[in-house]
Amino acid sequence: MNGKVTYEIEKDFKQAQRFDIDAESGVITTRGRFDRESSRYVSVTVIAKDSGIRPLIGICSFQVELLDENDNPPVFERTQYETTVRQDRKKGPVIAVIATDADAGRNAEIEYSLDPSEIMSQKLFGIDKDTGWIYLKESLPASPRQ
Ligand SMILES: [Ca+2]
Ligand SMILES: [Ca+2]
Repeated sequence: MNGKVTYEIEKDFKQAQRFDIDAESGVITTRGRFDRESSRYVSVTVIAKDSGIRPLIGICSFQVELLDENDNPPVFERTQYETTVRQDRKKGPVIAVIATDADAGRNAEIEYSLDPSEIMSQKLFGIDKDTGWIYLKESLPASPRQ
Protein backbone atom coordinates (compact mmCIF):
# COMPACT_ATOMS: atom_id res chain seq x y z
CA MET A 1 0.00 0.00 0.00
CA ASN A 2 3.02 2.31 -0.06
CA GLY A 3 1.89 3.46 -3.50
CA LYS A 4 -1.19 5.32 -2.23
CA VAL A 5 -0.43 9.00 -2.27
CA THR A 6 -2.18 11.72 -0.31
CA TYR A 7 -1.86 15.43 -0.94
CA GLU A 8 -1.92 18.48 1.25
CA ILE A 9 -1.04 22.15 0.96
CA GLU A 10 1.99 23.40 2.85
CA LYS A 11 0.44 25.38 5.72
CA ASP A 12 3.41 27.63 6.38
CA PHE A 13 2.76 29.70 3.30
CA LYS A 14 0.61 32.72 3.99
CA GLN A 15 -1.49 32.10 0.89
CA ALA A 16 -2.15 28.46 1.83
CA GLN A 17 -5.59 29.19 3.23
CA ARG A 18 -6.66 30.55 -0.13
CA PHE A 19 -6.63 27.09 -1.66
CA ASP A 20 -8.14 23.71 -0.95
CA ILE A 21 -6.72 20.44 -2.17
CA ASP A 22 -8.46 17.11 -2.52
CA ALA A 23 -6.30 14.76 -0.44
CA GLU A 24 -6.83 11.84 -2.81
CA SER A 25 -7.01 13.34 -6.28
CA GLY A 26 -4.67 16.27 -5.69
CA VAL A 27 -7.11 18.63 -7.42
CA ILE A 28 -6.61 22.19 -6.16
CA THR A 29 -9.50 24.61 -5.91
CA THR A 30 -9.53 28.26 -4.96
CA ARG A 31 -11.34 29.78 -2.00
CA GLY A 32 -12.92 33.18 -2.29
CA ARG A 33 -11.84 35.97 -4.57
CA PHE A 34 -8.41 37.15 -5.62
CA ASP A 35 -7.42 40.71 -6.41
CA ARG A 36 -4.70 41.23 -8.99
CA GLU A 37 -4.15 44.78 -7.74
CA SER A 38 -3.08 43.58 -4.29
CA SER A 39 -0.87 40.72 -5.47
CA ARG A 40 -0.28 39.74 -9.05
CA TYR A 41 1.18 36.32 -8.29
CA VAL A 42 0.01 33.71 -5.81
CA SER A 43 2.20 30.77 -4.95
CA VAL A 44 1.29 27.44 -3.41
CA THR A 45 3.35 24.52 -2.20
CA VAL A 46 1.88 21.04 -2.34
CA ILE A 47 3.14 18.06 -0.37
CA ALA A 48 2.53 14.54 -1.67
CA LYS A 49 2.93 11.78 0.88
CA ASP A 50 3.03 8.03 0.30
CA SER A 51 1.53 5.47 2.67
CA GLY A 52 4.70 3.84 3.96
CA ILE A 53 5.19 3.22 7.66
CA ARG A 54 7.82 5.92 7.41
CA PRO A 55 6.10 8.04 4.77
CA LEU A 56 8.19 9.66 2.09
CA ILE A 57 7.17 13.02 0.79
CA GLY A 58 7.58 14.98 -2.38
CA ILE A 59 7.17 18.74 -2.57
CA CYS A 60 6.24 20.94 -5.48
CA SER A 61 5.61 24.66 -5.65
CA PHE A 62 3.80 26.55 -8.29
CA GLN A 63 2.98 30.12 -8.98
CA VAL A 64 -0.30 31.39 -10.37
CA GLU A 65 -0.46 34.65 -12.25
CA LEU A 66 -3.79 36.42 -11.79
CA LEU A 67 -5.37 37.79 -14.92
CA ASP A 68 -6.95 41.18 -14.69
CA GLU A 69 -10.60 41.99 -14.26
CA ASN A 70 -11.77 45.52 -14.96
CA ASP A 71 -12.75 46.38 -11.39
CA ASN A 72 -11.18 49.83 -11.03
CA PRO A 73 -12.48 53.03 -12.63
CA PRO A 74 -10.07 55.75 -13.77
CA VAL A 75 -9.28 58.22 -11.00
CA PHE A 76 -8.22 61.82 -11.62
CA GLU A 77 -5.14 63.09 -9.80
CA ARG A 78 -7.26 65.95 -8.52
CA THR A 79 -11.00 66.32 -8.15
CA GLN A 80 -10.89 69.88 -9.42
CA TYR A 81 -8.57 71.71 -11.78
CA GLU A 82 -8.42 75.44 -12.12
CA THR A 83 -6.68 77.69 -14.56
CA THR A 84 -7.07 81.12 -16.04
CA VAL A 85 -7.26 82.08 -19.70
CA ARG A 86 -6.43 85.59 -20.84
CA GLN A 87 -9.13 87.18 -22.93
CA ASP A 88 -6.77 87.65 -25.88
CA ARG A 89 -5.67 84.03 -25.71
CA LYS A 90 -4.89 82.34 -29.02
CA LYS A 91 -6.17 78.83 -29.63
CA GLY A 92 -4.08 75.99 -28.24
CA PRO A 93 -3.43 73.91 -25.12
CA VAL A 94 -4.70 75.24 -21.79
CA ILE A 95 -4.29 72.57 -19.11
CA ALA A 96 -3.74 68.83 -18.89
CA VAL A 97 -5.89 66.64 -16.67
CA ILE A 98 -4.48 63.25 -15.76
CA ALA A 99 -6.26 60.15 -14.56
CA THR A 100 -4.81 56.76 -13.67
CA ASP A 101 -6.35 53.31 -13.55
CA ALA A 102 -5.08 50.51 -11.29
CA ASP A 103 -6.02 47.72 -13.70
CA ALA A 104 -3.82 46.31 -16.45
CA GLY A 105 -3.74 46.36 -20.25
CA ARG A 106 -6.94 47.44 -21.96
CA ASN A 107 -8.71 47.65 -18.58
CA ALA A 108 -6.38 50.53 -17.70
CA GLU A 109 -6.57 52.43 -20.99
CA ILE A 110 -8.16 55.82 -20.55
CA GLU A 111 -9.98 57.94 -23.08
CA TYR A 112 -10.78 61.52 -22.12
CA SER A 113 -13.83 63.46 -23.23
CA LEU A 114 -15.69 66.56 -22.15
CA ASP A 115 -19.15 66.34 -20.63
CA PRO A 116 -21.45 66.77 -23.66
CA SER A 117 -24.13 68.39 -21.52
CA GLU A 118 -21.90 71.43 -20.95
CA ILE A 119 -22.63 73.07 -24.26
CA MET A 120 -20.79 76.32 -23.63
CA SER A 121 -17.50 74.63 -22.76
CA GLN A 122 -17.90 72.22 -25.70
CA LYS A 123 -18.00 75.27 -27.97
CA LEU A 124 -14.82 76.79 -26.59
CA PHE A 125 -12.78 73.78 -25.59
CA GLY A 126 -11.75 70.42 -26.89
CA ILE A 127 -9.81 67.63 -25.19
CA ASP A 128 -7.20 65.30 -26.59
CA LYS A 129 -8.74 61.88 -25.91
CA ASP A 130 -5.35 60.24 -25.33
CA THR A 131 -3.34 62.83 -23.40
CA GLY A 132 -6.03 64.69 -21.44
CA TRP A 133 -4.85 68.07 -22.73
CA ILE A 134 -7.68 70.57 -22.84
CA TYR A 135 -7.27 73.13 -25.57
CA LEU A 136 -8.96 76.26 -26.76
CA LYS A 137 -10.58 75.51 -30.11
CA GLU A 138 -10.49 79.06 -31.49
CA SER A 139 -8.66 82.20 -30.47
CA LEU A 140 -10.91 84.24 -28.24
CA PRO A 141 -12.51 87.17 -30.03
CA ALA A 142 -10.78 90.48 -29.31
CA SER A 143 -12.73 92.48 -26.79
CA PRO A 144 -14.36 95.59 -28.23
CA ARG A 145 -12.27 98.70 -27.58
CA GLN A 146 -13.92 101.39 -25.59
CA1 LIG B 1 -8.31 44.62 -11.81
CA1 LIG C 1 -10.16 49.99 -15.16
